[in-house]
Amino acid sequence: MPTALITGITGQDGTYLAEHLLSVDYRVYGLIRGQANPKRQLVETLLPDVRIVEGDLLDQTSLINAIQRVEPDEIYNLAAVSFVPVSWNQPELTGEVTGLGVLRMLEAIRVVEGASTSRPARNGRIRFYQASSSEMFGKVAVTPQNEQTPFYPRSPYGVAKVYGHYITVNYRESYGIFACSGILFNHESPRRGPEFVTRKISRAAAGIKLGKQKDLVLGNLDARRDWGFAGDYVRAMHLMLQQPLPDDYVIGTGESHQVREFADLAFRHVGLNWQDYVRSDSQFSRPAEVDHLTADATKARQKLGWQPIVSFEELVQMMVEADLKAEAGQR
Ligand code: NAP
Ligand code: G4F
Repeated sequence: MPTALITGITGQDGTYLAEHLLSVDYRVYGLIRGQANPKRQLVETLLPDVRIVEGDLLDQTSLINAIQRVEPDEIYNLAAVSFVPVSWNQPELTGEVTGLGVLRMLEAIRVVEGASTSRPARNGRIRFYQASSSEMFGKVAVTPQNEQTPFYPRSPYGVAKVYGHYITVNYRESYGIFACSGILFNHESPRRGPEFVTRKISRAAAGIKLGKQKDLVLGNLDARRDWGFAGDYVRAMHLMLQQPLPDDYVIGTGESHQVREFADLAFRHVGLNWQDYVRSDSQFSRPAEVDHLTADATKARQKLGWQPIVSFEELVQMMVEADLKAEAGQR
């Protein structure tokens, strides 16, 4: 039975990936930080078969200890400061966790596998997945974006992810570590954090429909994103680590939509006109925006045989339906 270690187990992708790996008979460990992390109970309830190991991407020793204890075949590094606006307020922390945290994870693998510049980990057992991001493309000059598209990050988060991507490539090339970088475009679900725009909209559509919320204030309604379903994207992460050779892959649907289109569909699903409830305010604008992202996932389709199953319309409906149920039960 293969063993996987997932960092970021308390996040959206961590829970979907754990479910997927358990469904294909993995032993799954999730790395949790802090001595009293409030989300630990959430993981224990939702995923009782996941074993918890303590560690923090800010602490090199804790990562080495975690790997020595778990002896994983595969490591999925999903942990990060992942909300882009936070990265302007806490740029140093973002650099430490989202950027240098990747280096610490790779160093932990290198140390445990005993690799050095004179002794590469050619027969290294541990396979490593890094959660890279379409935010690295940023101010794009070419649409759609693929593995060859140049990076032009627009936030401290995007800059940190570019470091994480290149250090992953570098450890693969320097030490022979089986390390892959998955460049994933936005993916959402009912488990998406409420600070991200899609979940903010789906919760508001449900809350307004049920008379529990009056209106919704957003930022830039014109921004375009390539939104897919998180459950589809974790399958791609797993597939990357099953290939004969490590490589980097863009993952996305190839379709992009404006924020206003997401709002339109979500409100229509509950029989409302979004324009009666949504307004835009500069408090949610960003110092530097990423205007438009669209994936060209041809390589993943051809080499991994991966493609998304859930459509944009189905995703919006799934999120609003889940929030209708949740809102009806509380608030
Ligand atoms: P998320 O829900 O925000 O989860 C982030 C996870 O990182 C949480 O489990 C959090 O744990 C953990 N974390 C933060 N700081 C940590 C630290 N110092 N040590 C250990 N763990 C730490 O993110 P997500 O949406 O699942 O995304 C997963 C990964 O994919 C992230 O790296 C993100 O940047 C990247 N990504 C996401 C998307 C997307 O659209 N979702 C697209 C491209 C790339 P706590 O609960 O303790 O805070
Ligand atoms: O939902 P968002 O906050 O996601 P963003 O910035 O694209 O980042 C997400 O996807 C990345 C992949 O490209 C991940 F790497 C990253 O970790 C994260 O998961 O914002 C999407 C768009 C932006 O253009 C933003 O300006 O929506 C626009 N927007 C408009 N009004 C808003 C709002 N975003 C948020 N969060 N809140 C608003 O009120």
